[in-house]
Amino acid sequence: MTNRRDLLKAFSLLPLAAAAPAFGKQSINNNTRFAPFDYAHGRHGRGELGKLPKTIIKKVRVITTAPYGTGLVIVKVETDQPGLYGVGCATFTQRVKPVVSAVADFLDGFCRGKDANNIEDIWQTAYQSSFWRNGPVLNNALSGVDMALWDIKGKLAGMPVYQLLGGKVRFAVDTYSHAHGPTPTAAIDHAEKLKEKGFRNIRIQTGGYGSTHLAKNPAYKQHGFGYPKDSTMDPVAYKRGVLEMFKLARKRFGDSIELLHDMHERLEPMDAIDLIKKLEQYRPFYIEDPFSPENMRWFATLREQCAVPIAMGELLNNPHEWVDPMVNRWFDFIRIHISQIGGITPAMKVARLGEWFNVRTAWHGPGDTSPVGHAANAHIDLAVWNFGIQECQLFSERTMEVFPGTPTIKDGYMFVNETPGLGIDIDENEARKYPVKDYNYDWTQVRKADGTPVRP
Ligand code: GCO
Ligand code: MG
Repeated sequence: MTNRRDLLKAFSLLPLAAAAPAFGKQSINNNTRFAPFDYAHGRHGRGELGKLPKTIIKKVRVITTAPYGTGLVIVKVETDQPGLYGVGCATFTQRVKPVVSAVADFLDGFCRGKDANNIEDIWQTAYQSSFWRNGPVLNNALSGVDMALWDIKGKLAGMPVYQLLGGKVRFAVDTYSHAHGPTPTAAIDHAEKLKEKGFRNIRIQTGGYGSTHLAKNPAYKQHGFGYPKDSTMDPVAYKRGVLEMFKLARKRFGDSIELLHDMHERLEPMDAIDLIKKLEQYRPFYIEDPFSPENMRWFATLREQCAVPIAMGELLNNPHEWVDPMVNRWFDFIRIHISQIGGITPAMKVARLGEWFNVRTAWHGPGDTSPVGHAANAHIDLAVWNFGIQECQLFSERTMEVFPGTPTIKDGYMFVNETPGLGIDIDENEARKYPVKDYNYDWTQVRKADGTPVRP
């Protein structure tokens, strides 16, 4: 049993609020309710001297919210220690309800009664417990628990998670932001605005992925094939637009910014190689996802053709899928979506593997990663040597109210809230105001002119 008097005493000793540096509104301290364990004196009176007492998981809850329209899934792991809980990102926007079920109907029961201190053990046993594994639904659910356990461990230690991962190797996280527009000029005008905000690295896109707005009057629609919301890919128009956009960007900015582009896998392999070779002269920082994961061996062909850095991996599920790309040096940047592979625990393993092959991290950071997921990205970014770059989002005031402690961006650098754990929380009253309305997968429905589905 927790000794209430000891706990109150520990609370009054807490220097946390004073220690948190201010980054605008985000300096709010959301972690003052739990006193870190005092190893030297066995504080809390629950364990042997200097030995961490068990921290029993009482409940694993799942919360959904959509403050900016996208359905976010957050896991909250509650423990037997008053006020001690952790939060994690389990967001899989295309399949919100199955993830909710995986947490509520399986992981909650699986975790109850287990010791929250043993992150690796919980990860390994949950991972293999279904026998069949590695799907995005189960991995995202597991990530929710995994990140929450790292959050709890940080709170127990009284340290931000990046400290537990080895401490800082950089003062902040260099990021890139997204510029886009229907025409190459509109995209570059947008990039100019981002440059004025302080971004040094900018991803440029003409329209949506694959520039589907450029496909005019596709034959399959004229013949009544497909469905009203389907969009169409015209590979020739897309390639022409991207080349023009890069040419314009270098003319406008010279070498003053780094340029990135996401091909989103939609070209046939040789078309992709042709485009990347032509982009080489514009010195891209990287080109992302030239081929789908079904086309892995094409990377070897691409590597023989040009020296454009390649980023890949947001669609990969299993940490083991990284072995071949690393050993063969197929990509330069690891684009893992951290919740998609199961959380901080597996992401750290892939990051460390990358160090051995000089392959750098560029964690996926789209709008369908929750602010909790962005915080997890940033804690790893601060601590691993082979950090490359971080994709970021500019979250609104409303989103920051739902997620107090969201990482902040200043001059293109991302800063974490410097409180124990991940430094971020979810305000459940605020979250409730923005229920998740629907699934978001219409945009994945893309076809060729004859109606053949195109894989992202
Ligand atoms: C990126 C992306 C995303 C994904 C999206 C899928 O930011 O690099 O490719 O925009 O398409 O997260 O839901
Ligand atoms: Mg991408």
